[in-house]
This record gives sequence, C-alpha cells and structure tokens, in this order.
Amino acid sequence: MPIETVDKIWMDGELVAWEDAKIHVLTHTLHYGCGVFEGIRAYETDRGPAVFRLDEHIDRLFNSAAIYMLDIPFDRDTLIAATLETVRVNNVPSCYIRPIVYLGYGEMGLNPLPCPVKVSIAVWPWGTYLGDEGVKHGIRLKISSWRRHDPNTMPPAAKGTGMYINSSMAKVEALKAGYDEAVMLSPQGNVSECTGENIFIVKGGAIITPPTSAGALEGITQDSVRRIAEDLGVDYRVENLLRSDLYTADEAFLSGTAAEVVPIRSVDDRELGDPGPITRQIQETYFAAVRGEDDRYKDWLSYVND
Ligand code: PPE
Repeated sequence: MPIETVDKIWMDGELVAWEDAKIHVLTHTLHYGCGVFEGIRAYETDRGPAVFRLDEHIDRLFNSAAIYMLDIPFDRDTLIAATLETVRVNNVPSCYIRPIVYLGYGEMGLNPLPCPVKVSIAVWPWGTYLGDEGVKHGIRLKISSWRRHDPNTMPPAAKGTGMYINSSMAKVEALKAGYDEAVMLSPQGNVSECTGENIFIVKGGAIITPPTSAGALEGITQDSVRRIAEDLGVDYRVENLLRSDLYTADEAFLSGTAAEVVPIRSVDDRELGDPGPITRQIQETYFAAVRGEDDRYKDWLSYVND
C-alpha cells in the first residue's frame, strides 16, 4: 500500500510541503547506509492525538546517533517539540512518526565525519503493520536462514538505516515462503528477534524474551510489555531462547511500535494455536494504554494539543 500523504514534513527546523521534502542523489546516507531513525506512533484519545513514549524514542535516537558518531544539530527538547508540532499541523487523529538523522550532500567516501548531519520528521496514517487478522488471530513465523547482526559487526543497540538490509532479506525470504514474518537467530544460534519486532514466549505462566546480547534491539514496546506484565503479576524474564523453545511454548507473541502486540500462531509450522490468555491480557492492556484508557500508564502519553 502506498504511503498516505499529509501536508507537511519537518526538515532541519522547518515545516515543508510533503512534495518538497526532497534530498540530493549524492546524499551520503543513500550510498553507505549511515543514518539512524525512530518509529513512533500517535494514537487517537478522547483528548486528541497523543504520542506514545515520545521521550524514550527521542532518547534512543540520540543513543543511536552517539553510537554512529552522528552529531545531531538539534537538542532533545527541540526534536520533541518538532514531533508534536508535525503531528498537530497535519491534523491526523493517529499516525506513525518517522524521525530520521542522516548524512547529507557534501563529501563522498567512507569517512562520514565531514558530511552535514540532517534531521527530518515525517508522519502519516498507518494501519496495522502485520494485518488486522494477524493482530486478532496471530501470525505464522519462519526461522530465517539470515542471522541477526553480531554486536561487533553492527551494534544492534543503534537503530541504523543500513542495518535493515539484513531484516529486509529475512522478511522477503519469509514472505516468499508463504509466512508472515521471520525470526532471526544470533550468530551463536540463539533466538534474537523478528525483522522489526521483539519476540516473547510464555512458558509455565512466565513471559521470556531474549537479551540484547542475542542481537535484539532494546524495544520500547518490549519495555511497555515488561511494565504491563509486572502490573498484571506475570513473571517476566530476559533469557536466551533456542528455536525449539519457540516450538514448545505455551504462547508466543511479538511487539514493536509499528506491529504493536501481535500473537504468534505457529513457528516453522509447529502450531501454537489461537492466542493464549497471557498474550490477550498483554495485548488488551497495551491497546488501552496507548489510547489513554488506563491511568496507570498516563505518563507514557504526550498530548499533541496540550
Ligand atoms: N527490533 C527491531 C529490529 C525493530 O526494528 C523494532 C522496531 C523493534 C525491535 C521494536 O522496537 P520498538 O518499536 O521500540 O518497540 N521497528 C520499527 C520499524 C518498523 C519498520 O517497518 O520500519 C517500528 O516498529 O517502528
């Protein structure tokens, strides 16, 4: 589905018309993939649109940039205000938000340091990432033949643009084989994460998710799942998982800003079946939290019209 356009995109401190948000073909990041980005969502609430966990996303953007030695020419507060403003001026009840920090037109060659650091924030309406059916009934996963990055090859803690070639290859492989999404293993063979989501199993009443050392991004939705699990009194553990742990799980689900919380129906054709009770509870609480319907999580929302 093509992107649903809106009026304005924030580029380097200014709101420009959607169709004018263009860059030069010799933009450094286009050639070498050295950029960092975020994926954020704003949800419709009874007080207008609210951005979910905005501070944490902007913090991660700065951490990603620090890892790649990209010196963002704006401070945190400016990017937080710019995000809220971009959602506000586009008059969308809910949307996906994509801040990106990239190296612009300047010098060529592998040394990124002389290039200008540019920042853009785009928003657009985006429905369910893995399909409405997937959110309700669960999706089918396949273990990818592509391994996730080793932390000393590409640091998974940075949400870097170029790193996603790996995810895209895994995604295409899974889709061509008739599955909905891929699970990637670390170079050592532990479960890492999906192409754009963290993964969880439920076993003996506890939720277990792999550590960052297995190559997973430290997900902000994953952290929301942790807090919700604690509040529900469900044991939550960070431990290495083998692919066979996925096959024999009582329940499994994944989480991400774009994907939200999605049940897993099967892994490599081992059926886990309909979404289980813990997955359902986490999912329902998450959707209530993002819509401002659960007071326990009100500190996670930044209201655009406040
Ligand atoms: N792992 C990866 C590799 C990843 O890309 C994401 C987010 C996550 C885990 C979950 O992180 P969080 O969103 O903080 O819970 N993936 C983003 C990009 C998806 C895309 O298609 O692009 C997202 O969900 O916005």
